Amino acid sequence: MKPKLFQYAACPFCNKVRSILEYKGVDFETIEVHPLNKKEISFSTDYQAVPIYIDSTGTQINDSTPIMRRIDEEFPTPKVFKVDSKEVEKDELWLAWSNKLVKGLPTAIYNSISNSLSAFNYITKIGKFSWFEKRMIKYTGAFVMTLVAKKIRKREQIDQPEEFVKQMAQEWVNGLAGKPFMGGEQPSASDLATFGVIRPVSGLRAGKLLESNLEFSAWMKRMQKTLDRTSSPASKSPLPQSV
Ligand SMILES: N[C@@H](CCC(=O)N[C@@H](CS)C(=O)NCC(=O)O)C(=O)O
Repeated sequence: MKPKLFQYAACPFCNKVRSILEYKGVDFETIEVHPLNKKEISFSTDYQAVPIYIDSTGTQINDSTPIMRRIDEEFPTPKVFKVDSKEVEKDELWLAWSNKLVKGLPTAIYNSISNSLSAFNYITKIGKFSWFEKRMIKYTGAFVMTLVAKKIRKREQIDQPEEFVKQMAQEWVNGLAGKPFMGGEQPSASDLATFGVIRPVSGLRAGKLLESNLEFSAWMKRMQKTLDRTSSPASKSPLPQSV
């Protein structure tokens, strides 16, 4: 059975899963979920978030990191979760780092009404919305997320969102220490997770800030080139870049 990924196109967690599937060249089916009625995932009564992954045996797995681990078992070549204990520790650290990035990114994406409107323009363009929902969500979403971003800034103690993003880019570059990938010569789970969470924001101001770090941008390009080469032609679906 062809594996299925239930997703929102602009969801960072869903893009983590897409990255590993593309890296392993898996032929999978993507099902875009309607974010308001979620009828596509009505079969999942206990878990109502995305991503949801149905593997090739028909088993449902929830939550992006456990899904990545399952995919690494299901399609073991090339292996992306490290096995050597020293390498495991390092990759887990950078996987946790990518979660910190996901938590902080909204503070830079929605740090002004105009940036929030650009973000929602993009989200509604690539998501599954009716004409009316697109307009309604763009304006109410932008307003609500600007307020939410302020709350996240307080909770995560991020005084200057744009500085936070630039600092994160530099931390990643320091972690690479001149190697092509965090995994060394080949991408590891933390490369795929980090690339995945950034991919949907790459056309937005937050993404541009990350890529203003030239070494970070070079790593992004290496990742993109790798996935262009490895992904199954049947499962390719490039994200619209312009906003
Ligand atoms: N820990 C989860 C988080 C997933 C998550 O928060 N997904 C969001 C979309 S980005 C979601 O589905 N939220 C519930 C909703 O839209 O109602 C993971 O890593 O997969």
